[in-house]
Amino acid sequence: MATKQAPARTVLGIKQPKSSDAALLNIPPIQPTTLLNDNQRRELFQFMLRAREFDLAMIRLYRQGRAFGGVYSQIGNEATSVGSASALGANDALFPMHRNVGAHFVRGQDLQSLLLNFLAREGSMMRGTDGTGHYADVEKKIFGNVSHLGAMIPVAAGYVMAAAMRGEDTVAMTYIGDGGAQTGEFHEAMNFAAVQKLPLVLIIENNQYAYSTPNSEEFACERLSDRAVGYGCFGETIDGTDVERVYESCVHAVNRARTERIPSIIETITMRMRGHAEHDDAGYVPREVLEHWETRDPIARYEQFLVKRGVITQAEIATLRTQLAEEMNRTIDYVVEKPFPAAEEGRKLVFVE
Ligand SMILES: Cc1ncc(C[n+]2csc(CCOP(=O)(O)OP(=O)(O)O)c2C)c(N)n1
Ligand SMILES: [Mg+2]
Repeated sequence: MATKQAPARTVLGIKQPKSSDAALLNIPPIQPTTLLNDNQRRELFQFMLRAREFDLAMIRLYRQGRAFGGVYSQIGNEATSVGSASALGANDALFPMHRNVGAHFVRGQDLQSLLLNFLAREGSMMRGTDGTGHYADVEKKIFGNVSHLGAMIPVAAGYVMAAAMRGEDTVAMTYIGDGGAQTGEFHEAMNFAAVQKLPLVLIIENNQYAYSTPNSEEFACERLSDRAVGYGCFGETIDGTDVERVYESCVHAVNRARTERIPSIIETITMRMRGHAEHDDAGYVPREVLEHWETRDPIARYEQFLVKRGVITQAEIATLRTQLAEEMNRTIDYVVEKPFPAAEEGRKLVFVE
């Protein structure tokens, strides 16, 4: 495959690196928000750690031949998925995509249920017919991803439209990638949401690539959030590796949706730190680009910020990591002993019985 060198672009005042200009980069400081207290900060950090640990475990299981199908990690995206979902209220609805396992945790999904589902075991939420997060948990208001890119945005819009007609106070938050943002349904749904004044928040996770296609071959505008002007809704582009910045933007977006009925498009600038899924070694991403983004690891950045601020100590973080690893291993040991479903189970979720 011929690889085309993407032209350098400037996003958020940061020149996105080409192989030759990594030295030009700077790492913006975390933008602390006044909307969080230190307990909440610790919680956000723990959710990010949990998401990372989950992804690393899934990668190990895939390599051991114990996870099947595509293993899509959200490594690099933790600040976006945790910061955004944390802005939702209990009655709001989450429509996550394939790099949002952190958002599932924030919404109260437990590790065992997720692992049972991700490892396609009998008795899991999708009864073993899924290997990722395509489940719906109506009680927790998590409506897992529609795989057809773009197609979940009208579903989320329809959900809040129906809720509003029933007189419920519900905001929906959903996600799309930089690639998925180029689908027709993205445009139709956001136009519809703005016209109908639907309480919808759309997060565009701009992680630079859609599979092997770089931003430069996906769209010609400077910022994807600029499209909001065309629909008549709110749009902004933010640092997607700064969990506080993401949280603050999303709190405002959720309030704007709830009280003013203005939908928002929040574009978060991140990097997909692995291949599209684990079968893909991302050989088409220049190594220098990945090396640069490693220095902006959302968890490492937040860890430094929290320690410097005295919110948490390195010793506490080490304990947290050990506890998390133990919980992960214990849960995996339990889940991998569970059987796979009988083949007939697959048919049951397709046809009405
Ligand atoms: C309509 C549609 N076209 C193609 C695909 C296959 N596909 C799944 S994920 C993906 C890349 C998505 O890239 P992006 O939207 O940037 O999200 P990312 O994976 O980078 O988070 C593609 C092409 C699909 N699921 N749906
Ligand atoms: Mg992408």
